[in-house]
Amino acid sequence: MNDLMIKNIKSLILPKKTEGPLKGKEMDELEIIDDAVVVINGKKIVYAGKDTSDFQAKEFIDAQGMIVSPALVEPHTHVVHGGSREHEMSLKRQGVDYLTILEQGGGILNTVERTREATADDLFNKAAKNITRMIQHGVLAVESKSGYGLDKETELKQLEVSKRLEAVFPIEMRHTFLGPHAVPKGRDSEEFLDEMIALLDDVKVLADFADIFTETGVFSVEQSRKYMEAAREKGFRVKIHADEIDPLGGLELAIEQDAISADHLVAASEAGKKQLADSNTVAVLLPGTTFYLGKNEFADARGMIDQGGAVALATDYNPGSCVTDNLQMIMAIAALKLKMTPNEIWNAVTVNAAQAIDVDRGTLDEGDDANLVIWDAPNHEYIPYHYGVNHAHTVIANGQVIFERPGLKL
Ligand code: IZC
Ligand code: ZN
Repeated sequence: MNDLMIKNIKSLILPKKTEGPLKGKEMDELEIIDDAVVVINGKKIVYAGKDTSDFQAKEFIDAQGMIVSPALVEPHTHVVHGGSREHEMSLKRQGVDYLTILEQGGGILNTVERTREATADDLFNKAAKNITRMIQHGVLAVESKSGYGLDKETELKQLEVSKRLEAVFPIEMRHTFLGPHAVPKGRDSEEFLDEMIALLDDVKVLADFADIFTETGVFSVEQSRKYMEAAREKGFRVKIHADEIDPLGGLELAIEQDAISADHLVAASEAGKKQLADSNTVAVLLPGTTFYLGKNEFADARGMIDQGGAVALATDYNPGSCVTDNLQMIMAIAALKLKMTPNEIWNAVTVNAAQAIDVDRGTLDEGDDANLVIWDAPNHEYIPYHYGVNHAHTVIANGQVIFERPGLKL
């Protein structure tokens, strides 16, 4: 006898399991089955498909005509950090931009100070609130970066906190070393980069990926190549914050270095976007950041997908350039500003996001771990449409209900 059956599902969203990410036109393909059930035994999916009345279970959840999808995957966050930067909003209002704030010793460097002075417990308790909200919004796999230490002790502290989050919450995580996230005030950037390269050995047991912020006033393409080559030699797969603000050629570098993902890409070149199709690199787009920084030009998702590339979406949750835990909000911005179709958006927050961080998530095939969400929405187009609110009704992790939307006490 199976443990649990979710019945009365109006539509079941079933992204396709593939070897690599979905690319180009494949991104617009999404199986949707009406009048469906999901059958779970222990922590595994036994069946997800048309209601055939063939299955029995000890317990039932009545989805009441709502829709069900795999739990979402969040492939880019800076969730472990100290402090917050709400004071930067008034600077931004006065026209001081993101890179100028950083150049003046604020921005990332402000968060570095707060993160250095925080205890591991402080960092854990703070990040636990964000992770809780992410789960409540339907996310059960999260990538988490270091990069607010810029020294051995604090980078290790951040990565250890990230590991602790994964041990406590019923989510799968990937942990990324982002030592070269900014150059500390008064330091020579080349010398500092060498110090971060030397740290790669120390973080190897904790980190799955090595990442770098390639941007004007941070690290150049040449420096980033040096870092990525060193990281790959030590067995890391690499990621890159590329072409977020200035068009430096970070996307081309990502492809050259066989990066698992190239993230941001707002200012990516036409040549780089074209090369994506023939690469193993997933473009992780972060349109919440463009929105939050008040820019009008968004990443050219259409150009990337129409030329055959693979795209994923993430919040980029961080205390400076995108302060949200709500990936559904990003789905809405992707629909409105990136001109992505609903099918492309669902694939971008499930299977392609999973590929961008190398987790086996985003599908509900027989034998998969039962990580799924019942959404209070009439169809899959509705979630990007009704924006800024939480549509997750029930979140199931490894076959267990871990969140049910609270009602009002009237
Ligand atoms: O704290 O500002 N872009 N790194 C690169 C960030 C944003 C995080 C931050
Ligand atoms: Zn980032």
